[in-house]
Amino acid sequence: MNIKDYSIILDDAAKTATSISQISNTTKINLDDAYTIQALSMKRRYRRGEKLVGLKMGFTSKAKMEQMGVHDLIWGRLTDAMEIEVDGDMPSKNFIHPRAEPELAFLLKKDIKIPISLDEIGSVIGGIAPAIEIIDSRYRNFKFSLEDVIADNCSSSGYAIGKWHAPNTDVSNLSIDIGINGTISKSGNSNAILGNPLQSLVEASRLALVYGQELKKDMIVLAGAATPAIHIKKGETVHASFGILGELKFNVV
Ligand code: OOG
Ligand code: MG
Repeated sequence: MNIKDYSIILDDAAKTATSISQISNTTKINLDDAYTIQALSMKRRYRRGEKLVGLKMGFTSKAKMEQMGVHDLIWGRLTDAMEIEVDGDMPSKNFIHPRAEPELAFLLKKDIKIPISLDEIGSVIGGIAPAIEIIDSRYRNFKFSLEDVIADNCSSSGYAIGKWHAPNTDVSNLSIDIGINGTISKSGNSNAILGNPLQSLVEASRLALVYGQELKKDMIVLAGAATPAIHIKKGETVHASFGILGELKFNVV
C-alpha cells in the first residue's frame, strides 16, 4: 500500500467511525510520509465541503506524552465539521472510542507567514478561550507510533470552545480540571504546556510552516492538553474549568 492508499483508509475510518490497524504494523513510514498522509486525507474532507478552521498541537505536556508513550510535538488540522457546541450534544455514534481533554484555544488576528517568537506573540493573538478537545484515534485500542498518529491527523475529531477572553489575559499558572457528570477526573496546570501555554503557538508557527501549512487570520490553534485525556461515553456530561477563563461543558448523546 502507498501513501495515497493510507490517506483514503484513514479518511474512511474517520468518516465511518471504524477502527483500523496501525500503519506501523505493516509498513515503515517516516515523518514526511506521515504529514503527507495527513494532508491528503484532509484534502478529501475539504472536497466534501469541510473547511479548515485551525490547527491543534499535541504532546505539549508530560502528562499527555506519558499517557500515550509518544514524546515529540505533533500538529493536526481542525475543520468546521468537528465543532461541538458548548452546552450542546456530541453524537457518540460518530466516534469510535472518544476521549476528552482540556485545552486552551488561541484566535489569530493576522496571518503568520514566518515562525514567530514568544516576544511577538502579542501581535498575533486576537483572543484566548477555554476549550475541550475530543480525540478519537482511528487505530484499534487507541495505540499508535509517532508516525501513525500524525498520519491520522493527530486523533483530531472534535472540539468545543468556550467564551473568548482578551488576548492579553494571563494564562500562566491556571488550574485546569476536566471531569464527568460533575466529578473531576483529572487536574493540571496551564504551565504544564511547554512551561508556558503561549509557547505552543510559537511551536505551531514553526512546525506547521515546515510542512507548508500557513496560519491565517481568524484560525484557532489548540495548545495541547495539560492533563491526560479521559474516556467519555453516551449519557455523560463532560465539563472542564480553567480558573479565570471560566468553564464549559457538553453532553455525549
Ligand atoms: C494524540 C493527540 C494529542 C494533545 O493535546 O496532546 C493531543 C492522542 O493523544 O491521541 O491532542
Ligand atoms: Mg489535544
